[in-house]
Amino acid sequence: MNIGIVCYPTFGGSGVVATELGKALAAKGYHVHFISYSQPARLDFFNPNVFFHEVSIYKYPLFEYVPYETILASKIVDTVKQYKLEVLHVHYAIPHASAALMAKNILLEQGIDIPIVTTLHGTDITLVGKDPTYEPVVSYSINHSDAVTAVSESLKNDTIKNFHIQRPIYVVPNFIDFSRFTKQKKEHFKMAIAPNNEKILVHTSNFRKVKRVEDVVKVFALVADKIPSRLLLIGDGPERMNIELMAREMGVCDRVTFLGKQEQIEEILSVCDLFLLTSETESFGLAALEAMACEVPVISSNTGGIPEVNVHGVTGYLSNVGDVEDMAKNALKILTDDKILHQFRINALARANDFHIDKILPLYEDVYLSLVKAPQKS
Ligand code: GMT
Repeated sequence: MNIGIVCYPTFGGSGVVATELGKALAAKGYHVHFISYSQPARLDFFNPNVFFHEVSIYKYPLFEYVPYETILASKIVDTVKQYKLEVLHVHYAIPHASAALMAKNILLEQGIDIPIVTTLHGTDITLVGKDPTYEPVVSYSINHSDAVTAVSESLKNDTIKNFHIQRPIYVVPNFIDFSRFTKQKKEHFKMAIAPNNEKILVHTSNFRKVKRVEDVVKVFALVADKIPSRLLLIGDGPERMNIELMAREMGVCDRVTFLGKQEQIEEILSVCDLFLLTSETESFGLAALEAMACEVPVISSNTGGIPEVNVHGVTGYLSNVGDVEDMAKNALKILTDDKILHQFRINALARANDFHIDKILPLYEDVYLSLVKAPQKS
């Protein structure tokens, strides 16, 4: 089967899910065609079943704004026809689903009916989508897709609550590829980061306001007050500078390391003791799942889809958004007793296994197969 995947080429979130999904489908023999404005971050290898089609954005001097959605729709039409795509999987309602629907209508006039699968990831629904400016297009895109999936029950419920939805939404959770995300022996990393056997706390994100990284630093300061510890902050984004200033003001910056964007995040997670995810909203929390796969328990807020991943008292603990005292108290429960930490590590790995790619990939395949008339492996 020839599958088109439309996604953002970014390091985190939906871009990673789309890329890892495409890689796994390609490994099973499907021909996977990525359509994006630049090469997705994790698509840096050769596989004869993987193709990349760049949406080239040329800024015509007449237009103040580049009409990206129009360019994307044209690219989709061309790619579907040229490579005989049989299904198009778009990640994000806007602009990907709306552009795909425009392409679908153009292709219909040419006698080609390409099914569109739209996956909702969160920001399109919980933040962007709630802006009334976008509501009609988001509702239309969901209602006219041939199948819609959401990455958590929570996101599905939010979508139904906030939009005028007239079609079923299937929950297909995010997944883990254990061939990559697994605890590795990286003792030299540990020695470099925590030479005196300090506990290592970690947070990864794109440092947007919604992540509340300031709470990560506050939790860390409370923990560091009680036990020798270090904080690793991975990723980059708009709040990074404020967070650095805050760490200085709180007198913990000597124990906080900003690592920026990292490709081999699993190597760093392998030496960590606790993952912090303090978000205001989070439709799933893939970053927490990746940590759990590397045997790192999670202290998180109890918002959105996080409770569907992190199990309170088993794989970590959940607290109300902003309750940094409770988060620090829970962190210390795990970090001050090695037996407890060990048990939480085992539990985190076991829970992550529920999201094994081998369990989740068939759910997407079923969605495709239900839409494609005479599926052929090619
Ligand atoms: O979290 C982000 O800022 C990135 C964002 C995105 O849209 O790519 O991530 C969203 O999708 C991920 C993959 O499905 C989820 O794991 C994240 O929870 C979700 N982010 C939010 O809901 C804030």
